[in-house]
Amino acid sequence: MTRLTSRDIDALPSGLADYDRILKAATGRSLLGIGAAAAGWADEDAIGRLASTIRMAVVPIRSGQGIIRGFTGSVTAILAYLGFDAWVTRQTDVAGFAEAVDAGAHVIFAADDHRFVAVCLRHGRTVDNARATADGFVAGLDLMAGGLHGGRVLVLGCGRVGRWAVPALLKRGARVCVADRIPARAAHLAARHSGETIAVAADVDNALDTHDLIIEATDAADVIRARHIRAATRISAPGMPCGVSPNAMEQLGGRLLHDPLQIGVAAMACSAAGIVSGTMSTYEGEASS
Ligand code: 2YC
Repeated sequence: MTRLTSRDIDALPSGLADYDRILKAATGRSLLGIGAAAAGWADEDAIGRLASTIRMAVVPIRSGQGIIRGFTGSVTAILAYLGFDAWVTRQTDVAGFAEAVDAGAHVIFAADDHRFVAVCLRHGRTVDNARATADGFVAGLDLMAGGLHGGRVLVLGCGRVGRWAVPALLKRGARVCVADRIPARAAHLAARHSGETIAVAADVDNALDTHDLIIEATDAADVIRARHIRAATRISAPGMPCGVSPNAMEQLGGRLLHDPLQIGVAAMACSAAGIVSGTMSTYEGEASS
């Protein structure tokens, strides 16, 4: 799991409106719309109406490598931008959790060095950032591609996000190929879905030459180069740092989704909202981990 730096997120809160315009141009949907699609909501209007009634506390956690300056502020800015009643607790850690519960939070967002979760307090359920990020970027690729059913999709990077991208893609009827710089990781991930035919790429470069739809979920930069980009290429890239080289980005134009937090937090929030509101009529999402 790549640990964010404050440099990754410094400009995030002030850039949310601009980023929303980029998302709408690339996918036809807003950040809320992508989060809603990721979380299984029938439409974003239902969630838009509910959002202001759902109280979401974000608690700074000092364990391990400690606070990332701007992290809880960025998470809160994303949640507030989506219309949720979100705030950062004054206190950190356990005191922050207690403060959030005492203030009537429905959901607590918190991250240590190992997990970033949204805890739905009254339902005893958590929403995991890695899974929500995978759901969000797969939903985004689906929208960019105009549907994934029957489409061949390459998952590059078999870490936590890449591993969650596979079931999200299969659910959309995609034909999945997995690749990793450590071949055994790709083979192991394919074996976990024995009931499905998951192809394992023997060579990353060849896989990039033969797939137009890509989930880039590695922790490396410049894995995808300009020579890999064609007119039909669309890339959804949750990996940090971005695995698409600057030249490849230039070739792709609007056919690339990448951000350090926004889509993953939007998907977490929409999933948590589905659990908290319990309105199954507009929320067909699966039980989150
Ligand atoms: O400021 C704080 O509360 C810190 N404890 C936050 C630490 C987040 C560590 N995780 C990451 O940087 C990212 C997550 C956004 C998802 C995976 N890695």
